[in-house]
Amino acid sequence: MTFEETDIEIRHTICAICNPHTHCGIDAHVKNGVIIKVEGTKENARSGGTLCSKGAASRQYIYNQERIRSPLMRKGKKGSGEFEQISWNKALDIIADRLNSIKQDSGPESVAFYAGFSKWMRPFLKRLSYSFGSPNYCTESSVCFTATQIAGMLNFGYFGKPQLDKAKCLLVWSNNPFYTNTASVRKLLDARERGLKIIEVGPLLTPLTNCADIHLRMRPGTSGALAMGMAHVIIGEGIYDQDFVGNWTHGFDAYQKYAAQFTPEKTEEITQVPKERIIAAARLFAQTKPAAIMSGASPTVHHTNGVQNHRAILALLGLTGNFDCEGSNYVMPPAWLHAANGMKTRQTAYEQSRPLSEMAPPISAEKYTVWNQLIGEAQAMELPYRIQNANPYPIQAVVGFGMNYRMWPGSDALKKSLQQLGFMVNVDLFMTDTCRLADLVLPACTSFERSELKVYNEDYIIWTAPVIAPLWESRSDTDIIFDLARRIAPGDDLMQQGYEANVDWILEPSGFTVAGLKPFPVGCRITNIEKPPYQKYKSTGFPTPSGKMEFASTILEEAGMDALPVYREPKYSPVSTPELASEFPLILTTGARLPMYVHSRTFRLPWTKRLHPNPTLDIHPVNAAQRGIFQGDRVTLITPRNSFEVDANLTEIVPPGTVNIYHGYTDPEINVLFEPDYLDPISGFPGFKSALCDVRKAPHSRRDEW
Ligand SMILES: Nc1nc2c(c(=O)[nH]1)N[C@H]1C(S)=C(S)[C@@H](COP(=O)(O)OP(=O)(O)OC[C@H]3O[C@@H](n4cnc5c(=O)[nH]c(N)nc54)[C@H](O)[C@@H]3O)O[C@H]1N2
Ligand SMILES: Nc1nc2c(c(=O)[nH]1)N[C@H]1C(S)=C(S)[C@@H](COP(=O)(O)OP(=O)(O)OC[C@H]3O[C@@H](n4cnc5c(=O)[nH]c(N)nc54)[C@H](O)[C@@H]3O)O[C@H]1N2
Ligand SMILES: [Mo]
Repeated sequence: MTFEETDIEIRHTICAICNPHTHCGIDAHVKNGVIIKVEGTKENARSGGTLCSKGAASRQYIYNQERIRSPLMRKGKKGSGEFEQISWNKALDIIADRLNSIKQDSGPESVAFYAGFSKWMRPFLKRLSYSFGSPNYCTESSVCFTATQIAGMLNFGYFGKPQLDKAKCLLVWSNNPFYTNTASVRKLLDARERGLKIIEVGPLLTPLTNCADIHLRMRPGTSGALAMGMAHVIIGEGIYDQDFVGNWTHGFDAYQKYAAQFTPEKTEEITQVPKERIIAAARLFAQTKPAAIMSGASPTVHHTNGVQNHRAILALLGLTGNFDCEGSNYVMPPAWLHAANGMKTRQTAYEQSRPLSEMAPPISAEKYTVWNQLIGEAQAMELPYRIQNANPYPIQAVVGFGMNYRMWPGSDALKKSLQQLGFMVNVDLFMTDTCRLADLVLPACTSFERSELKVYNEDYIIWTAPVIAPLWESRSDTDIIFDLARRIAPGDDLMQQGYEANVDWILEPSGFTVAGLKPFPVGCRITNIEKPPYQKYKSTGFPTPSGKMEFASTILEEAGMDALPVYREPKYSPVSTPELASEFPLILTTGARLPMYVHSRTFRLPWTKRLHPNPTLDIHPVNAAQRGIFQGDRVTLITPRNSFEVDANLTEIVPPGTVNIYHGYTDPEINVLFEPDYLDPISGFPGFKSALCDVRKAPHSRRDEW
């Protein structure tokens, strides 16, 4: 049927509910300005017409009753949730007056700009922060991905993605793409059919476990020991790449000596992985060329020993010479946000409107020196402390875009700090508990109501057009940022020119322009990219201080830390704190992803909620039986810091001795279980995936309906 007959127009956009490199193409069926149905865009090079349960529920996200409808100003006490509606102009003027006066009285560094899980507005927000004069631009990446990036930078200077279509062996170290990166699974399964060998590492059973040739089920937090154990076998059996190690690495002798300690027996004792499996995995990985490593953005680094663990994992690539060659981890410079396909842009130059050296040190500069050296943003785990601490300067205002205080370990501590904060703004789609702490709340719109630049690794680019006008008085984050720029960064000429002119500036080296992309709402193939050569180090060396791949990191050594990827137990573990472990004998891992939820986002959608209605704690039947716990029983989950009640789910997905709970719920709020300083000293990343706990049957333990 035609548009004339039905009044229904199909418009193209993307679903931006989950992480950026997975955003699926959407065909929105629009009638009289309302989206009546969504389908996947077949032409989209990434998603090819598929949608998951979250994308399929998009209408419940867009038309949700909890959407914020207009700018709001606090009327009652902080946190009371009493607000009055005000106009956009008034809201922006109030914010600008307050930020400008803080800047005058205390310096621009007293204002922190923060972006939550959404990435699309970040380059613009960062530039706003720098043009205003504050080095305290920080993001959710303070708990996600950056620590793995730091490990890659310390070892190699840069890092690359596994080339799935060319690899013959894939070491999947804690990644569950079936739930977390659905659009990539087809490629993985195709590669598997072609004969790709898969080694999976991780304590949980996942859908990938069924496709893996070997599964190494380690105790949470012991990845570093396991990787050193594999190195022990590879070196001992002489199956490492002697040419690469001899010519292109730094610190091999010390690494070899250190690896000698990790005999299969000792590694089994630490990690609980049977030694035969460690030996088999090490041989398969070292002897199947080319091989690559695919790791999740965060499960290997949500540990108090995370960076060193991840360095030990990545060192296996150097040891076997599988770096930046065909079918291994191939290095591609970043193009836009997290996409890297060889397309050239000026994102980094755009963000650095002012050099950091011209500003005060960021809040985390002193505590996280290596982070400060390598990562161009502040570590947000310092926020709760620096809001309260005036030395050397306090944070007096936070301007958040999608800020969720529940993301922090010891979330109640950040909440308390935010309640004491002088001035807070939060921009969100929904009226969240974090918004309730703010002085001003601004309504953002969804990806369906805005224009954004989307670049995919599959040599594909889209400039989306809004498929409906922003609902109520909501606006796109970038409109808000550029309106603020006019008020608080008037000296930044480029920012005065507005969103599209700024995107054009960023895109300049690519040959694309916004006007040139607009006629192609489904997206375009990028055909003008020159792919960088393999083994770039052979002509330029590695971008590390030694110019080599570093088994022993010169940067860590200078910072007074272990130069080798030394394995230290998690801060709380049966080995490091046996006394504590006698009271809290189970290991707590949190936040393994569920397919229908993305952090706090999709709980409010009836379709996704129905797929997993209640928060549950995964516990092995053996541990449940020891405690007299049955399926569905109410139990108390207790850590040295806090406790709450939740329903038990008896499952062998978790190994005996480990329990798992998802992280996005408001009730129970799981991050109250962690101390705010339960952090990796190198990256500041929280130990979300290896702590100690116990589970006890709650006093009235049977669920009512039973
Ligand atoms: N215990 C435990 N805690 C964890 C984790 C764990 O594994 N265990 N995982 C950590 C990790 S890896 C991550 S990435 C974080 C998640 O980090 P969070 O930032 O907490 O993620 P979300 O809840 O998805 O998003 C925050 C807010 O952004 C809003 N939002 C959505 N879209 C937009 C938009 O377009 N514009 C604006 N302005 N706002 C928008 C949402 O409504 C939501 O309120 O959680 C971390 N916390
Ligand atoms: N549906 C959905 N997709 C998402 C998200 C979401 O919330 N929902 N979040 C997005 C974000 S921000 C992120 S960071 C990614 C995460 O994406 P993934 O890394 O793929 O997902 P996870 O479920 O965190 O991790 C799964 C793997 O980690 C292993 N694991 C669990 N505990 C530990 C541990 O203690 N140590 C080690 N080494 N491994 C462990 C498990 O055995 C499993 O193999 O997902 C992204 N995609
Ligand atoms: Mo994440």
